[in-house]
Amino acid sequence: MRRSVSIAVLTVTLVIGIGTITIGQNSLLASAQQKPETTEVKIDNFSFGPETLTIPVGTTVTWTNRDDIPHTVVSTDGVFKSKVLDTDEKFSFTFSKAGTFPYFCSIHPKMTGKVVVQ
Ligand SMILES: [Cu+2]
Repeated sequence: MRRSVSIAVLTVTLVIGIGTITIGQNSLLASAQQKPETTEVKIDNFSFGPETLTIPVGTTVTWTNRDDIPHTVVSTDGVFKSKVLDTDEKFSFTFSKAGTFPYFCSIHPKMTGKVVVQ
């Protein structure tokens, strides 16, 4: 009798334990989904795509040069500035303030884009 009680206690403890682990994993998953997102802007054929990008505050934007000539990503207001990006090179910037951030390519100033942070 004593033995079956302790087995019952053990079983309950195990079930609670597994339940807690499962809940723990779920909340881990939820926090991973709430993490600031990374958004990509492609540079190709002398243009930024998308040309206007709207993101929430805290998002990291990564520009990737998919063109076969070098480009740069330079904020019009001096907020960020990449080095010269060769083919497949990347530049990232995290937008921690709301606002509109126009930018251009300093090698080809007609190439423009903007990031709208909300
Ligand atoms: Cu360029």
